[in-house]
Parts: sequence; structure tokens; C-alpha cells
Amino acid sequence: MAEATQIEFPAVEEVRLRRLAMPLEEPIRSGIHAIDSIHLFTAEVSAGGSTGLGYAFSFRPNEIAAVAALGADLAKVVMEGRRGVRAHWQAMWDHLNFIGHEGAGVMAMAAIDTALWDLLAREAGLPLYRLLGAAEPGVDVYGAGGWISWPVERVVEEARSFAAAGYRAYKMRVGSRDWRGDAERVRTVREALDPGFGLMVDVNQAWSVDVAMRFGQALEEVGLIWIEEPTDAQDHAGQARLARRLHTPIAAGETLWGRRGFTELLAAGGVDVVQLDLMRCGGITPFMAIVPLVEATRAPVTSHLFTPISAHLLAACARPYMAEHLPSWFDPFFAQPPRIVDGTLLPTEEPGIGLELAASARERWEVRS
Ligand code: SMN
Ligand code: MG
Repeated sequence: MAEATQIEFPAVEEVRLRRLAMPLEEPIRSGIHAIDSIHLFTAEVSAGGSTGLGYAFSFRPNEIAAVAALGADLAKVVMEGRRGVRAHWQAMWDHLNFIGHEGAGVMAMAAIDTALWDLLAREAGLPLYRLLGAAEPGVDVYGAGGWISWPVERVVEEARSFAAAGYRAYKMRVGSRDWRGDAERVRTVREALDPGFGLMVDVNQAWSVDVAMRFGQALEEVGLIWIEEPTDAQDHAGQARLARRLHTPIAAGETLWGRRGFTELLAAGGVDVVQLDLMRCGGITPFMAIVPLVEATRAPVTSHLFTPISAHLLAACARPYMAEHLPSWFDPFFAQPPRIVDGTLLPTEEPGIGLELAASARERWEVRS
């Protein structure tokens, strides 16, 4: 019998919050986003000689400033006294009651909750996936990009670069005003790739159900892995209708907040692939509580961005689907890129999550207020 690991979860001694702002080399567009910079809010929680790290992100400086402002209040909450990780989460959740359980406050608590789980795993001397009860880590990974603002030739080039790097699939953006033109772009990319390499599209909620239906019907023969967020993320009935009527799977969930968001989605009929976003879920604590709700419907779970953390979380799922990686956005912030071997995303085997802010990122992009 192995010795029980006594995890005396220590009282939090320090919470270090940072904001970083990384300009993109060129602005890009999705169906609803115009993005020229990536803004990170990070939380480093120290106790017992270890430090855990979590983060949240946005595209506008004032949004991440709002996250950081509420994060400063939540840092005081976790410093109030010694609690377990879930008790810290509940204390932060209760603290946000007045201002609300969606938006900036939930993003801030997600970063702190992630840091607490990282800290707990480090204190236990285990990679997070083992602490979450997973045995065999490793999940297929797909590359994300293919922006609407790019010429299709550039989308083809990026898709081919992910395929050459061993990724299993590639997600490109559609969602322009010209759905037929988008369909042509998808056919062009599909024809340029080996048949065995997967292709999915992300509408980012830009279309009506009717336009998404026409687009999906026009591309049924292409064999897309999924059509992501085809319409308004809160139109669960519309998404369910698309999922019933189209052969191509419908993926959604990244824009939903917490357990309530997913219970509403599933109650309305759900979609074929359910995508969880770590910061909108509210952190690892609710993420791992939402997964069983989804798996009870037999829908596979995929995780939106947060690639190095998703490697641990998806390993702990019964039916994990592919993880997403958008290297150009997040890899420059951290000391190590995610471990991807032959198209499989692997979590670190070191204690914790394996995230560490890169000194170069702090020097170049830290916002010092
Ligand atoms: C996405 C996420 C964040 C910004 C733009 C686009 C997209 C994805 O929804 O799934 O990566
Ligand atoms: Mg998406």
C-alpha cells in the first residue's frame, strides 16, 4: 500500500497578479472579433514553498484591467485563511455574488483557481493530471487560425504547416457576410490537404441559423470534423436544430459561463461536441464538475485554447476529444511550449501544470501600472 500523500494545503502566503499586453504583428479578424493584441491576466499563488500559476485572456486592455481589478479583491479572499482548493473557489464565488457570476470576475477567479490547483499538485509532487485521477495522458491536438482577414492562400499555407508538424487537424474561420464565398474557401483548403488530415470551421456565432444551415448543407460532402459556434452562443434551440438537421457535427460551448451555461445548453438538446473554456467555466474546479454533466449525454468534451492546462484536464475526461493549440498567441508568454509529439498533446510529468511565465514576456509586455 503506497504511503498516503499528506497534502497539508498551506495557507496562501502571497498572490502576485500581473497584466501583460502583446501586440500582434498584424490585426486579424474572425466572424465577430477584430484583434490586434492579446492581453493576459496572470495569478501566481505562493504557499509552502511552492507557487502555482493561472491565467485569463482578452483582446481589449480595459477588459483585462477589469479582470485584474476584481482579481485584486479575490486575492484578498484567498489570503483570508487556510482552506482547501474547492473552499477557496466557493469563497471567491460568494464574494462575486453582488457583481455577478459571469464576465470579468469569473475570469479572474478562474486564473486564481487554476493557480491553486497548480500549487496543490506541486505540493503533492504530482503532475496535475494524476491528481485529477487520470492514468493515460495524451489527446489529439489541432491547430487553430485561418482568419477571415487572410487570403485563402495563406490559410492553406498555415494548414499545411500544422499538418507537416504532425497535428491531426486544422480549424479555419468562416462567418463573413458572404457564406458562399466562405464555403469556396473551405473547399479550396480541403482540396489542398491530404484526405486523412482533418478540417473544422469556426463561425464564431456570426451567422443566423438559416445561413448556418445553408452553409452546412452546401458542405456536407466535404466531411468537416465540426462546425463551431454556427450562431448566437445563447441560441441553444437553434444550435440543437442545426445539430439535428446536419450530418456535420456542431460544436459549441466556449462562450458559456459556468455550470449554469452548460446545464442550459444540455437541457435544450445540446450539440454534438461540447467545448469548455477554462476561464468562462470559472476555473478547474467547475470545469471538472461540468465534464460529467456533458459525458452523461455521451457527447465528447473538447477544451478551448489554454493548451498546456487542457492537456491535464482532457486526460481526466472519459471521452476527451481534440485539444486546440494556437501557438502564435500564447506560446510567447510562457517559458515552455506545450508538449506535442506526433499530433498528441501531452501534459508535463513534472509536479503541477507546467506553466511558467517567460522572463522575456514580462520584460517586453508586462503592464506596470
Ligand atoms: C476564437 C477564440 C478567441 C478569439 C477568436 C477566436 C475561436 C476559437 O472561437 O475557438 O479559437
Ligand atoms: Mg471557437
